[in-house]
Amino acid sequence: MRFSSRLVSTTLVAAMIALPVIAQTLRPDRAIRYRQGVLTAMNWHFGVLGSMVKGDRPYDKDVALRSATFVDQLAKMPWDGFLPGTDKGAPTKARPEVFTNTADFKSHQDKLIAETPKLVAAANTGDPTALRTAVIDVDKACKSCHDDYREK
Ligand code: ASC
Repeated sequence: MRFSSRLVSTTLVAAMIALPVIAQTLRPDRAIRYRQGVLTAMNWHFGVLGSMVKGDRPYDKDVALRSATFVDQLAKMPWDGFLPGTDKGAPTKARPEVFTNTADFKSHQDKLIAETPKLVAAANTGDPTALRTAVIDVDKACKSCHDDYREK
């Protein structure tokens, strides 16, 4: 079988470019900072909803819907960063059980992901009381996982 030298060199160059990207992605410190970044963004937008529900800022349907949509999308994302071997590598409050009780940790993720669409639905109604109920339910999902899997 013959390969053109152009094809071989193109493939090699592509591999040389791609491999460092893959290696960086799998570095534990990057995985830790990735998941913390997503959780921080989620905290920001959940905080927008929380402050509206508490009356610390005026209720605004569009602002609520925007932050609820972000929370719903972000809720799917942190879990990619809880890779095996990322219990250390950068400062982290993830408890060791995250990496041993993986089925239970996953069930907490699934619970959150099941709750956050209700935030979007509630924000869409334009009813602050509906939003309040959904915020309380999502807050419970956050808290129950933190209680078991986040260092104090
Ligand atoms: C947040 C946030 C949490 C939850 C917490 C649940 O905004 O960062 O961890 O809500 O209140 O107990």
